[in-house]
Amino acid sequence: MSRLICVSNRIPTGPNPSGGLVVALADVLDETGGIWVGSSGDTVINPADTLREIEGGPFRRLAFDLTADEQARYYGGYSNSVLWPILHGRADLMQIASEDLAVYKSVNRRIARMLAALLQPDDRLWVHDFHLLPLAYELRVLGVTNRIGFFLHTPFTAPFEMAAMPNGLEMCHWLMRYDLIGLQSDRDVRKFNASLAAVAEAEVLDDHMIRLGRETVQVGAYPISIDAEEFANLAEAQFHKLPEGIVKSSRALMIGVDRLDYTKGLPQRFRAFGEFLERHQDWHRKVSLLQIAPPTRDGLKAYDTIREETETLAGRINGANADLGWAPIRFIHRPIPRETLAGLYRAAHVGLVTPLMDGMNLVAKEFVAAQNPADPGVLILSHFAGAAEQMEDALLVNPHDTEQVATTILTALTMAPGERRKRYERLMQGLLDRDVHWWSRAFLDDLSSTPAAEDAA
Ligand code: ADQ
Repeated sequence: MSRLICVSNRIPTGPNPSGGLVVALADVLDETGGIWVGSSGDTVINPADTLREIEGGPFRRLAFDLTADEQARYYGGYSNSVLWPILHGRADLMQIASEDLAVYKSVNRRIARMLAALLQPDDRLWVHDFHLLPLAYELRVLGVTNRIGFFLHTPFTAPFEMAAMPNGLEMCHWLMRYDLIGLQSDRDVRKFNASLAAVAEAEVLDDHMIRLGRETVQVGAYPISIDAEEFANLAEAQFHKLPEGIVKSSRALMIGVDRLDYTKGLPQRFRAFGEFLERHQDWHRKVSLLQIAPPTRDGLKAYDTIREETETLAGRINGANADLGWAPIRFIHRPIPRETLAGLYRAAHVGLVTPLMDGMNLVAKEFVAAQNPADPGVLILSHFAGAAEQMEDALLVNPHDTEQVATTILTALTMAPGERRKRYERLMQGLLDRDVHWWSRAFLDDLSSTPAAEDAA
């Protein structure tokens, strides 16, 4: 089997790297003698023009470093202050700066040079996420004809939004140099086709093939997932290790787990919970919301704002409702170990996953996988998470509609055990049928069967 070369912004670190993507790709990397390439996370004054081996680990890893300026402009600037907001429908939060775009392109060009030097003719490349959109374009310029696939972990932009980008047309041309583009959901595939047709006048040959000039690219929905069986076992084992106060509490526990990001809908969620408490005084002291949300992308203005907004709201709701023995919201601002998280999901009666826009949302899948099959909790899920396309047995909500979410919280808290089990069983079966191993196999099989590039630019 040909080698798999996986490229992502950050390389999985530590001797035992974990996380969904690593679990999905470790075996195929190991079996094919493949390599994972990504940034080390270190900033240096003069980055080398060659990749550096990271010793140990279950597969070969090669890292590159960035300068502090590149980190600020390629990562903080164009990636997180233009692409991330626009891909999530928040053109209003874009911070356009031509120098950031120039550095984004130059970092991708350098990664392409380093990669080209190590490629063998039949290697397959799998590029991950919005930090690396131009990578295939830059590789083709260097004459690389290998099969190159790309997976976007975020949603795709709608045509109208793409027009607000500083370089929407250029982005279309970058994407056309891949052989296969994987998106999270069918609605993203529809948006992809419509955006490329509107902005670049690309021709949609069928739902899964698009042509622009001499280039054609295959596109499909490959909903990412988790290893549901492994996560279920982990949750069962970890539940018993939780503090007694959580396991034996007679109070209903609702849980939210998110990076502290404006796409995750935390203010809307808190407002809905506040409204629920206002309407249902009989639930006071009988329910609490545990919200775990570690800050990410510190130093970017939009992230400072969302932190302030959520803290103020949580404080206000607690101030209005708490008494000596009860605070309705517990807000934890740090990452929680994966094992503890698994146990907490199982202890929770309701999972609140209400992003305003999300590529997939793995928390929704983890919450379901962690449940006790005999007495499962209920998932409340936003229509705007990619996961909603597969998880129709969750209680689907519009996160903007405070009243609807408040009403749904009551429905979840009072749902009969038979109904909870029925919904859980269907959701869990879906997760077992299409887990993260299915995801990586489906993408790589399709990549291998795309026609090989005949000539490079
Ligand atoms: P994220 O935006 O990070 O990922 P999500 O898929 O929900 O969103 O979470 C990724 C992982 O982070 C989950 O495994 C979760 O357990 C973990 N996590 C979240 N909060 C945590 C916390 N407080 N402590 C510890 N762990 C925490 C992006 C896209 C998503 C897409 C994924 C995968 O934005 O839409 O589902 O990539 O493609």
